[in-house]
Amino acid sequence: MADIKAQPFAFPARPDQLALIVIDMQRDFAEPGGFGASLGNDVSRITRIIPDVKRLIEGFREAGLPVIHTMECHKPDLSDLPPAKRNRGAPTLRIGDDGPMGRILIAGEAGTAILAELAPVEGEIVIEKPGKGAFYATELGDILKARGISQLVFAGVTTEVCVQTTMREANDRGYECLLAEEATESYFPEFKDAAIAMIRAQGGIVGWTSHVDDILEAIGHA
Ligand code: C5J
Repeated sequence: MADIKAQPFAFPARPDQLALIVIDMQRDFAEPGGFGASLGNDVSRITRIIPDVKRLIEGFREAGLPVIHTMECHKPDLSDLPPAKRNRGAPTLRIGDDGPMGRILIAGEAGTAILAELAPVEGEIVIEKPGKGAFYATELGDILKARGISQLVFAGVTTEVCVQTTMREANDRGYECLLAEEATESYFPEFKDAAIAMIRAQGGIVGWTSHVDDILEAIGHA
């Protein structure tokens, strides 16, 4: 596989160690009536990236490379939801409350599901995570280790919250991380721009950033 054109410099891709992680492309963040909307956000910003996330997922599938999905969600009894998390956010509709798509961010509820266009196919790993980072209180680290994966391409939402948190967790654990710019989004354009800038600043202090077309071109030759 060719190196992937990226910033701050080319990403040295190794196809036998590379996986795509799609963070939290859930109805709760992308549709009216969900968690994101309950916080007063314009969720249409999230749905706009669906075609680019889909292209990336399909490219990885076609290249025979692993696709891992994450979902931010909590147990129905809320035993994995610290009061410090539940008690912030919208005063009227909090995590665990009944919303138009079921209980907000609770495993198994309709609103918690991954968007139909981006749904995992059989055999793909889905990590249910109670935190913003996908390594905290999940089996993700063990799964990656068992498969010999050391390089992660990131897509999903939101750029500065769950995507960036997971990239920082991964970076500290020794993974080489690349963020696909058109395949991630924030409710706040300025936060997306700032997150991208801080990830690749200082010689790639958290990782690399790249464009979906450049990633697809490189993995097409895997
Ligand atoms: C947030 C996420 N923004 N998936 N979650 O609360 O980024």
